[in-house]
Amino acid sequence: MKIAILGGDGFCGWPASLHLSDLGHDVVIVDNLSRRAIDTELGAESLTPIRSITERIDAWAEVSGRTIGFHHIDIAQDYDALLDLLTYGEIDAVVHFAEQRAAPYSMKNSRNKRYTVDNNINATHNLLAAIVESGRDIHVAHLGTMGAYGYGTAGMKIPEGYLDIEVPTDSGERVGQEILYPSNPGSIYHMTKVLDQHLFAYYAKNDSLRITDLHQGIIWGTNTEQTARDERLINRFDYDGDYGTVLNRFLMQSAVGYPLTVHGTGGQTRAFIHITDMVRCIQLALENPPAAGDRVKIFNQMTETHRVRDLARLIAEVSGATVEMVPNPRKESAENELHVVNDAFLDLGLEPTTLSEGLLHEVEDIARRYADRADLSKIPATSLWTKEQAAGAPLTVG
Ligand code: NAD
Ligand code: USQ
Repeated sequence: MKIAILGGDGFCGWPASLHLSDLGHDVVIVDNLSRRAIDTELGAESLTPIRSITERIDAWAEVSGRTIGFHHIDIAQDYDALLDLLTYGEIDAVVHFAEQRAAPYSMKNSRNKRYTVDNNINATHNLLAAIVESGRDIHVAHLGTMGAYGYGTAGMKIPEGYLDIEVPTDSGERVGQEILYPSNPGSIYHMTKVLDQHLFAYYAKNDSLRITDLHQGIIWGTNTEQTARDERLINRFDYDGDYGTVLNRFLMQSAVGYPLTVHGTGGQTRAFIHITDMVRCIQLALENPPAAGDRVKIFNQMTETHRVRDLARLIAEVSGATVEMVPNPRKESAENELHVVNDAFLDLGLEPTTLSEGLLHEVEDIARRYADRADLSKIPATSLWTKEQAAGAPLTVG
């Protein structure tokens, strides 16, 4: 297959590109390098020393003998370049990772809210409109989020995207309907993924586009079999208060001797998936596309759930780290239960890589190796979910 990886320079996109290339697919990366620009804006770098996109691609060619193409395109802004690629590039499938993905970054101020909405919604809509205009039959696999469902307690296992309901008709009968599971996003970022869902439903219905939406949980880990082959292929490792996600942050904090920053009571339960399973899920999704005319295929791309304070406790136990309960900068329930259906990937043969002491140590070891690159002042989460912050108040927690 010829596969375009939109956002292929990012944390998920880079290892997914290498995995698919390694399987023999013809991979082309499309990225505007905005994530690297945001690093500069925030003064926060990946803990691991990631190479430039051209160095990465050259190193992969040297190590594997395989070529990966690169197009520097802003897919939210440069529609014509995207259309050109899709029309003449002989692309069979697109994996769409190219969005601003940090909830705290999206909540920092109105500029970031507007950027996140403009970037993510235009990126997704440009892609869908361009596929229709290209006249080609291109399967889209998009990275959505478990956060589209929200983090209340559902009282049921969250299904894979759709919910069967019964509604009373005007004549008093009850009829069955299938609806998208009610959304309840917890940040502007998560809201853009909810809006994406409706764009997908429309284009699948109106234009018979073949679309898979992967409702992904929090990724943890850093390297995959391919990125570990050469230091020049190393994946990014975000640990700062905006882009660092909880489990990788805790492992990095433990490695550098910083108390684990549990927000509030740590009662939030979230869905997780290891990075090596993420790349395998992308492969499985591409190998099992929906047919033209089908509804959007939605998979819950997660393998386990954990409560934040339990993760902190576990890491403290295995590594001797200390835990600090800090005021929660976010607006989220103090406690939630989370039970999720993930049968679609299991049925396709996914064998989950779940949390184990060995894997926790592996990530911590990587963090320890690059500990001298860490800027501890970037660890606290300073983006607040308040109106005052949006109105320009200084960014302080507590
Ligand atoms: P990332 O920020 O590391 O990578 C995103 C990439 O997309 C970056 O390289 C960025 O430069 C590029 N990009 C952004 N806007 C673009 C545009 N307009 N044009 C071209 N390129 C653009 O993020 P990630 O962690 O790799 O996440 C990838 C996707 O997976 C996101 O859509 C995210 O919502 C989703 N996801 C991530 C996680 C996670 O834990 N990291 C969990 C669930 C879902
Ligand atoms: N948290 C802490 N301490 C920290 C960091 C986070 O207690 O130091 C808590 C947060 O308050 C939250 C939970 O951990 O309750 C998860 O936060 P996170 O930053 O790890 O994850 P989130 O903001 O939800 O976003 C990440 C990715 C996003 C993806 C999402 C999947 O950045 O792109 O969509 O995970 S999910 O969470 O399943 O919606």
